[in-house]
Amino acid sequence: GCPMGGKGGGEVKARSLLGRTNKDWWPDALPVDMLHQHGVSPDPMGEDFDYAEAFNTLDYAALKADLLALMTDSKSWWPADYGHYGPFMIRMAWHAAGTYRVTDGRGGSSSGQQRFEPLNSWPDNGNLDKARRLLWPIKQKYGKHISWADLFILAGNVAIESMGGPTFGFAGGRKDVYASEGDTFWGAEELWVDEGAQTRITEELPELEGPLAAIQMGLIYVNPEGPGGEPDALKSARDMKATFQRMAMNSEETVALTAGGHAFGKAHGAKPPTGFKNPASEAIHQQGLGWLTDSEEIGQGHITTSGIEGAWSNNPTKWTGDYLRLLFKYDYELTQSPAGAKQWTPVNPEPEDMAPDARDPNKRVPTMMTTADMALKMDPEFREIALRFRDDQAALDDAFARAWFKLTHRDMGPKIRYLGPEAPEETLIWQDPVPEGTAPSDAAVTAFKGAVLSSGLTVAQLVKTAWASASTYRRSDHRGGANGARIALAPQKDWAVNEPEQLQQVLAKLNELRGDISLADAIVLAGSAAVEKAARDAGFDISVPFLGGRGDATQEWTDVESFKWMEPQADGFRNYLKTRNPVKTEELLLDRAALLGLSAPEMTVLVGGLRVLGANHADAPEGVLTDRPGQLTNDFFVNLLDNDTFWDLVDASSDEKFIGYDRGGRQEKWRATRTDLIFGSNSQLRATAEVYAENGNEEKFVRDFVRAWVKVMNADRFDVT
Ligand code: HEB
Repeated sequence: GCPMGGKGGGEVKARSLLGRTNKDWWPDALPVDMLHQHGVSPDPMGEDFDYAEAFNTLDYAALKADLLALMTDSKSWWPADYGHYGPFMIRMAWHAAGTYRVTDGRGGSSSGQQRFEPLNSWPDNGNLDKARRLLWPIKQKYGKHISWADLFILAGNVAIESMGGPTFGFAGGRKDVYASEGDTFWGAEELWVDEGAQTRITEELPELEGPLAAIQMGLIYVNPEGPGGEPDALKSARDMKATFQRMAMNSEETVALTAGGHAFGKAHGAKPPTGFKNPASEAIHQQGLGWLTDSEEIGQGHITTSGIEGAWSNNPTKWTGDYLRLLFKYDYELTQSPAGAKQWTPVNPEPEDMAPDARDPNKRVPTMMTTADMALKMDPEFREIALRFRDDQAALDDAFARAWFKLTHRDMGPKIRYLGPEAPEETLIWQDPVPEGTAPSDAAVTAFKGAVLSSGLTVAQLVKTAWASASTYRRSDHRGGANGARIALAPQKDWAVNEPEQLQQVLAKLNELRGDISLADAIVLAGSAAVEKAARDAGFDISVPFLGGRGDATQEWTDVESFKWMEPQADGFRNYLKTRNPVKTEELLLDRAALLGLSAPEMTVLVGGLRVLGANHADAPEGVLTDRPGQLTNDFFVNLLDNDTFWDLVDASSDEKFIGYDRGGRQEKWRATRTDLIFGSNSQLRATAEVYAENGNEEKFVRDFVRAWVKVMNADRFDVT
């Protein structure tokens, strides 16, 4: 399936890169971002702030003790169900992490986005505003030593531990950002789930759209009442599998997480939801809180969040196997909550299998299951796993603890980024482990560069290979990059974008020449040698800084399943487009540049340079706007902006490819794609391209190219930067 498009055979519906954004949802919001133009940062901590250093001087034990005390310190403005905030905190942490998707690595807990629109106001995050406020005194007390993003997850861990549940560890290192991240596509629908947003999986269209990992707009994963509110457990299982898979969770992990999570707490649907406004839409004096309920009602536990009412287990503040025990012990009948939601109630429960009332421990009330919970019982695959866990508590403990750790740490990238005393020692395959490397000596570097340049491999081949290796990096979840040389392993070595046959030849040659240098270093070094040669041939003597020390990963420690999602469906830097997309091809370039952490000038200079170096996929002619390919010149920009050229479609059947003609006649001069022409068409990119086409900036072009190139080559060097 195609992660950007992928409407399973259906018609490709055009959409914009970002779909519906905050500006569409809340047109009247204060445009604070206008203060952050021209490179001004919204981060009040300033550039010099080193979060890792601050975290490392945190009194971790004291913080955990304070969190533990918070769990049972019930506040009258939002009393704890059963006198324990643990379940509430787990839901908050799960929803913070659960937005992660393996498709583009975006979402997830690592920058504390639950504080900002749209996530703070998503219907599925109902009432979690209160959970975050409960944490504020602790955040305030520990200040810069703990980020919100870390605190959300740590609170979830402490909550689990406080109720006797198993955890696998906690790592800090999630640095807060101070504004909503504007680069995430959350969907194009104009309605939220509670307003009847369309479901994203149907019989005709079995695949989730694009990078999305939720079934309806405003949900973290699936609709608890079943697809589109239809109480069909089997269809709910289908949706659960699709969405959890997008988070790199298999069925066993999905069952463990759901059965483990719903061991705790309750759902809230005491009365029909009337007049709710989300936090971002509320009146100014509500101070960022939404979904408001009368305080007397709150005191009595008359709260509506999801609309479903009741606890799953008879022991909702203890880690037990009761969730699965009850799920299989009883028949469940379809009922309605007081709020009108569809849910499932056990038939004739024994008194000891009833749940305590959230406010009155002496009162017993029926337990319930959502349609999504019923999926664990009704779907044959889920059922088998669930029964195994019911009969083997130790297996559930282990699976839950590991899946929870993965859920909450998945987007932190390699283990080397983990901080704190509870970071687990064990290496896990989803961390994409790379053995430590050794930087080659200066003499070895010089010798290898010489050998590569006289090996018969071309500048284009070397540049392409280095680019293919390094440009898999995405800063969304810190995966990919040149370290590890996974370009030589499945699945990357077989990706169409990498021209597998040619790649094999280049890698074989590099292996032959590299001696003790790791393959990962050799690939980067060979690319850099090629860039230096291309600059020299254009008359610029420049050396490309090289940071050695990369290691080589093994196939055994490469999670092929989860790397599959990282295959580029387009790479504008190599003028590559696998299939026509619902998003315009130039938007895909922008998306990739964003994942690489590039600025517009960096993206511009790289595209212009890579074109003349011959990095195009399959040596396509498009965008090679030069008469001297292989030399690092600014010809791409000079020729693109030449007033004597006019551009036209190659033919009317597609607006992907173009011919550049002499103004005077129909004499063909150049070929180009949308990805090339956007640098003349878009005013902002044109302004940037002009800089690189100007007389006197030829050397600036070369220097800027080298700087951006090195940035991409080193993007994943957490071991040194
Ligand atoms: Fe859950 C809650 C659904 C998964 C954990 N959840 C809940 C609710 C619902 C749900 C509807 C209720 C809300 C209110 O308040 O109202 N989930 C769901 C679904 C899914 C899930 C559909 C998919 C299948 N969870 C989950 C997970 C976890 C969880 C995975 C973890 C791990 N939850 C949870 C908790 C809770 C909930 C803890 C409780 C909260 C309180 O208590 O507050």
